[in-house]
Amino acid sequence: MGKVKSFVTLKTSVTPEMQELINQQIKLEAVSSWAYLAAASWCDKEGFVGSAAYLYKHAEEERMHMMKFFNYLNNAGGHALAPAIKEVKYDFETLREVFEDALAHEIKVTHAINDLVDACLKMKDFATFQFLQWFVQEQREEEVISRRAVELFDIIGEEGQGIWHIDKAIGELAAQAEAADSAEAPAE
Ligand code: OFO
Repeated sequence: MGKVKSFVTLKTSVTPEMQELINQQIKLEAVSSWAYLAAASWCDKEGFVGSAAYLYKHAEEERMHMMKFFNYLNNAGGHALAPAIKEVKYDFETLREVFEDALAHEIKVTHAINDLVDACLKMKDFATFQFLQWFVQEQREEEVISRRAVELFDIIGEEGQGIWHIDKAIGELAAQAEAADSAEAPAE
């Protein structure tokens, strides 16, 4: 049984180097999910219900991203590794800080996806290149929504009831993100 398994495992279409890179991306998506979950919980405790709803939903979405990489790697004969997550921030000074951190994180993830695409081309791994196209588009959309959330702080202003309106508007961004997601064709 063990031998049959090793033989099947040998028939992988991803190289060990690509497997390592995909496992790094799996970890980054898992960190994203945990970071959004931690931020959602902080918002919940502070009474920012719109922001908490947006961030809880986003945490689920990041887990879905992680699972796309997981399934892709295992279906290609590789070995996806469940990552250990330590790098999560649980406390914030302000609501604005939550969303500035989220935008900075999304930009970091976009760079990581771009590096992965670049590695695919260098290794002539066209199957992984094609698989990644969904993520290229997804990152573009995630950056737009994250940037919009940060912009709301300047547009509405944080004084008086401003923060209440900002929280409400961020809650509405969740519906916008959902509409964008359901307009996309699923990629596996
Ligand atoms: Fe996985 O897209 Fe955000 O981080």
